[in-house]
Amino acid sequence: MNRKITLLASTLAIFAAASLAAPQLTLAQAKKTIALVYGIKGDAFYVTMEKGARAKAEELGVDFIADGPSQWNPALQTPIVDAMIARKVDGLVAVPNDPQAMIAVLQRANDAGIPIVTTDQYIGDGDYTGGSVTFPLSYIASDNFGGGQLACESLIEGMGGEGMLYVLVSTANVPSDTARRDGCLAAVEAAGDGVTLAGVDYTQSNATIATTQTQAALQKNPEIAAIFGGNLFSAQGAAAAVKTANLAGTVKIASFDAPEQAIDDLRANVVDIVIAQQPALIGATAVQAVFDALNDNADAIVPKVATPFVVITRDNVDTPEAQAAIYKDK
Ligand code: T6T
Repeated sequence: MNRKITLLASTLAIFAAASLAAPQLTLAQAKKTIALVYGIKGDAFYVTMEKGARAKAEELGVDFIADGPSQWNPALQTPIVDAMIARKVDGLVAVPNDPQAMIAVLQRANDAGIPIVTTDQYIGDGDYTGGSVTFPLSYIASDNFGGGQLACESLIEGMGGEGMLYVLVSTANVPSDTARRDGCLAAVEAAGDGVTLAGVDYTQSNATIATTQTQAALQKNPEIAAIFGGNLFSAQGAAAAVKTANLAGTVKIASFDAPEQAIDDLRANVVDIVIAQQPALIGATAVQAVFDALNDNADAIVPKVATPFVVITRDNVDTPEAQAAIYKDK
């Protein structure tokens, strides 16, 4: 073979090897994508969860996308999860809108080989190691029962251990809020006969509905001394009704969730205690778990994680810890 032909042959060989190797290299190095399907659009709790999840994804060097329904409704959330499956995301963090109705679509994601972690809510009975649904890898959320109990213990103390309490939570089948309701009712029960319950209303996570319900409850039971607003919009609506009725300071309010509005209401003596969840931490912990699953590090994944609260009152609202716990709305 003359020199020219030898050169050409070896160039072709290198080119062929490179073009064979190139796709493999791209595949091996392709950035993974982790998706978050959150509970509902425009809720500062989920805006903050998304921020924490995105920051963790950036730190870990994975792509991140997020989407969620405009209303709390499994029929609207299901196609969003299906779209993530069709898009072939590598891992999924989901806030299921219903513990039963969201099982089928998440099962489809799991069948497509997508590791799943649920945050804030669970599917089945929430026991992913021995319960009715076990394919999600982890359930990461606040200790909602404990938070509801703590909020209502604090309200009862503020009422001097007696009087009537009114409870608002989002819906009757959302695990987070039913646990908060039950925690609050346990505190009422433990307080003895001096504390009575005006009732429990379900606000559908809608502040306007919560305001109307609170106005009706205050009219029916003018002796209501305290209100447990069991999620962001429930507390926001209750605070608006109490302000309009000129009862700020007379009727005590506990806000589960810490948007800016709750902090303004705390400073204005309308709200007395704010239970801040840590949605950014919840989102970040979930992305880490999905990343671990994608990197053969399943041993690092804990099936159930309860994240702590920051309890904000007028005494500590200006501390760095309390300020850092306030939710972001964009
Ligand atoms: O309280 C949060 C969340 O934990 C709950 O599951 C639904 O409502 C919020 O998103 C606040 O609006």
